[in-house]
Amino acid sequence: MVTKALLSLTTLFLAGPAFRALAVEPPAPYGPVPSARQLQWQAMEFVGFLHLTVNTFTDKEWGEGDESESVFNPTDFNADQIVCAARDAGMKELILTCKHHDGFCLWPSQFTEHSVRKSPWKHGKGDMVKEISGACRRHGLKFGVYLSPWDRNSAAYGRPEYLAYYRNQLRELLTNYGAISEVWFDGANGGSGYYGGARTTRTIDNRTYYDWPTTWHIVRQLQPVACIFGDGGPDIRWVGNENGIAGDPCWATLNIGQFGPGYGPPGNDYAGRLNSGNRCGTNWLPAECDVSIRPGWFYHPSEDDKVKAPRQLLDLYFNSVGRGATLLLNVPPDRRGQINERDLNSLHEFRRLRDAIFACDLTRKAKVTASNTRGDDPRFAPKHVIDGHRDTYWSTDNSVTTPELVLEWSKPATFNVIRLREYLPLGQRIEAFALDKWESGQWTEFASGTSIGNCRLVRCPAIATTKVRLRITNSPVCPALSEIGLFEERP
Ligand code: FUL
Repeated sequence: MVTKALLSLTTLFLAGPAFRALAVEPPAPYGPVPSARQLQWQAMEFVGFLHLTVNTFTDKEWGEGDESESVFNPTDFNADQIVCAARDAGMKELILTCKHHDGFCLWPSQFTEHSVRKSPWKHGKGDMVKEISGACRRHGLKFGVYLSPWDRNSAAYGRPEYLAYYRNQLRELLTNYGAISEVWFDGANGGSGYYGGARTTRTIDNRTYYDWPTTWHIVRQLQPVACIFGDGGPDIRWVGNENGIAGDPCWATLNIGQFGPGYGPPGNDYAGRLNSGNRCGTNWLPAECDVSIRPGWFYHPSEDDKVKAPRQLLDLYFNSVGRGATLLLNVPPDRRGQINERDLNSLHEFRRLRDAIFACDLTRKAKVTASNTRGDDPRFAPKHVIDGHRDTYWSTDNSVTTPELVLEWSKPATFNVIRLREYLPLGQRIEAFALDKWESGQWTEFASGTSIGNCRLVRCPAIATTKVRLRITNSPVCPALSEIGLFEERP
């Protein structure tokens, strides 16, 4: 017996590190964590919006609902041109306004006459939802749908019957066009309109009229992987403005209690809270920053010279993606039914600028060490922050919440952009960090920040150094950092 016990002890001793490696558990998740669909959605980071309807031809932003179907007639519609422009810009998904506030349907809905079927486009045989979703599939983009709750064409709008109509249309979109990755429920609602000829003003109680949980249930049943966007979720939250700018900080969590759909009374800083989220909020609800490449959401020839410049787009990228949110950039097709050359040029250069910055990550040549590694286990070693994989991470023992990580080069590295990412399945853990450079034999702080989450981009004046130190300065639990990258942005 004794010999046997001794033997197994010896085996344990010999297997020392391996045994210890097995013994240490990954850190426990902290607070709310993302669902699988949210994780997939957050990984996309940069997605696109397509605003196209009768407005494109009437030069309006909000159609009244009385537009004749005959105005809708793109002269040279080309889904591949549109989708390839998005793909080449680096967008991973495209969301199409299948029906905007004017009620005109870009697909031949069975439930209304007010659609492409009555238009001259393709002699009424066209289906834009089919064309764009098909092109997205061909070119490797995900496809999302926007179906405006507010419908200024429908006679039933404002009455309970409208909900049945709205949900029938949603079912068509979620059944006939393959996989849908995002369903966008706009918060803009109610007011004057054509309403089947009544030409009245119809106000609805935005908090109760739509009975959103029932509609969300349809999405869950028909497209379980799709993320639902709404002002306050349930999967993706609005960022509180349409300028493409997330708060700093921008936490992925939000106290959802105060944010049921339609709850936006002025005076309670609704937009401000959506913009920054709540540290330790009750729900995982990442922010999406919707913004148009032009002043309007729809194409207007008069805005051809007002397309955002590539460097403006780059700043938006830093202020959205770089604060942990997703950038949803609108590129409105023109009257041909294509992305206009001006927008194409800007998108192209925006992509080139990003590639020039992020193509070369200086950490790949660095030696990385940390003040602590969880259980001394290679699974949680600091090397994982420079392996280019989001699903590996560096973590520390539970008792170590403010560790340090050092990157070191044999020759000075020059950079002015830093990228940090947390390992999201374990929640948003880090509350504050600082970055130091090695200069004249000592550490000097050159940047600090708060929320990291999916991605934090820090811009700083150019630094040339042989050592960089990341300090986690505030965290309620041990951190789980999946990436650190150092890049150079040239003028
Ligand atoms: C807003 C709408 O009123 C705009 O027309 C646009 O669709 C934008 C994305 O959402 O609420």
